[in-house]
Amino acid sequence: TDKHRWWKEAVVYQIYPASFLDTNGDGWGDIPGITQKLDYLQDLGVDVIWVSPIYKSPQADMGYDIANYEDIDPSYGTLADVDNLIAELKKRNMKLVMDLVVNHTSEEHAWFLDSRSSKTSSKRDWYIWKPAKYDADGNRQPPNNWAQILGEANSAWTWDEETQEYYLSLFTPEQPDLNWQSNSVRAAVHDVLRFWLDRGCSGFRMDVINLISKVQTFVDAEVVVKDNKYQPGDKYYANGPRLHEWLKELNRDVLSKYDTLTVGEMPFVRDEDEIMRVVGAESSELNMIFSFDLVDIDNVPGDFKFTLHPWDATDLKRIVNRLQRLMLERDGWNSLFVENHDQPRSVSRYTDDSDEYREYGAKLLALMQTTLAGTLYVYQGEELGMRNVPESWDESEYKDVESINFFKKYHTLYPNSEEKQALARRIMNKKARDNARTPVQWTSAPHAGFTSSDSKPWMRVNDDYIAVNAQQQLSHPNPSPGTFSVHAFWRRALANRKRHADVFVYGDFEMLDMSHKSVVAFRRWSEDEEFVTVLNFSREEVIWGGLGSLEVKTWVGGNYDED
Ligand code: TEU
Ligand code: CA
Repeated sequence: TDKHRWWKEAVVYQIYPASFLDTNGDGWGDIPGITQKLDYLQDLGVDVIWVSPIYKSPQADMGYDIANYEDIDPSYGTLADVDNLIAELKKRNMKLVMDLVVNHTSEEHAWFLDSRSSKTSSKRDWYIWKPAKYDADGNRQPPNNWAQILGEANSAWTWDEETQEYYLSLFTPEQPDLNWQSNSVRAAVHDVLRFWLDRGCSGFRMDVINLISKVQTFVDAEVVVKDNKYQPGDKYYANGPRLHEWLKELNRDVLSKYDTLTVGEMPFVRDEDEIMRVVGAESSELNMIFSFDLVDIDNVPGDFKFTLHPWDATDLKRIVNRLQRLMLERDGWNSLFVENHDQPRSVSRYTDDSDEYREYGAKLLALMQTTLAGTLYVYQGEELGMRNVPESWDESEYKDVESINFFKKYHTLYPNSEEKQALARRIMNKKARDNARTPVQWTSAPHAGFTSSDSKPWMRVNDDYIAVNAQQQLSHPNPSPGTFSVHAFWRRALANRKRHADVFVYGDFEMLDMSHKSVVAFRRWSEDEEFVTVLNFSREEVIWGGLGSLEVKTWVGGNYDED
């Protein structure tokens, strides 16, 4: 029927290139490393790879700070390597999705260098410049109280000595926000998309695409986090006044001329009408978005994300049910993910990752993800049940700018409290983005086979690689009769999803039991077939009678309830 689309059925695998596979012994993953693993990915059941940014970049935020959209960072390889990757993908009937980061650039992008060179630069208005404010004591202050997203103790504005104005830098000072109000900026962004589509890329994951339109008054945000000087400003820049106009324009002028997969990252916004405006079948904006509901399940509502909040299966069901029903009832499209490079490992977050339960937990999540409706995204290492870094790791092992800023905040605020420092380490162990960024564990060789034995990985390999690695799971797909390695389970579950795409991708959905504290059970059906998924998110055996006469004994999981 006409609702069938390749990008709905596709299994997308996210590659975080620095940590995927290093082929030249510099300790940093590279494009040839991706090409080398295409057979592995195809065998797993992957159709599309989404590669996190590989463009030229000073790596202030691991490539989410782009200095040249039309060139590759030498640490990853060359444009010729990308052409070769695309050719090798084509041979396997697979596709490439690039990461498009156009809310901001690097401070080293030629556009910004020009913009900051003088107040009269022809590109001055390509970025967002404002004069300082002065407080009652005559001290210089930023134009408003918005907090930096990757460093909540800091302002979202950065002072420029040379031209004596502030520029907006929502993420870090190294990532100035582009001014999308400028027609020339939007035209330049359109050219970037065309450049990659013409080279053979099949679509984009659009980084924080819902932040491009800012409320132009730039007023102070309400004070919600009392002990912080700066405040979350998302109300003034998430899904701002011209977002839909600009997404429609992008679609009309560029995307509609190609056959693409587009997925917009859309933090902060939960409003159903806003979601449908972007992903509704008639909306002509994007195919789908990443909603944050499931990965925000353990944040204190209204606070910054580095907080710990208990949850149980009823919370999870409420979230899953809402998005599944919304897409069905209002004809939108959904994406499914529980991991990416910004989140801790799912087996550690949603289940019990101890040696005893890790494999069960990973398979529980694989079963949930592969039987829900939406385009499925698998993050590198998720198919192996890779887990968070060990609690024993020192803060110097954390490489992410956001983690470094968080530790800094705690050292500044509580220099003499060992208790607070321990809390900071515990929060980072549970939530830091570093958890997902450790090198992929390929083998039991030194550095888990990520790089050659005599080189040093850019980030420490998780200590558990002897037990948790791809080679081990591939060579023992059935550790005992009727059991599966995590990898073999994913492989089977993905094949199953494809075989029954009419049910699992396109079918109807009903959550079966909204109130049980640990069982998540749902029904999926098409005109011809019906399946029921039953998952137990606890360590105890449960007898669940939700299917009438059929009694189901289930098992698995847990979160941080015992901490
Ligand atoms: O992330 C944006 C985003 O809002 C979050 O996922 C963010 O990492 C988190 O809320 C921080 O608390 C995207 C990228 O995925 C991320 O890696 C970049 O750092 C960020 O944009 C800036 O480009
Ligand atoms: Ca390398």
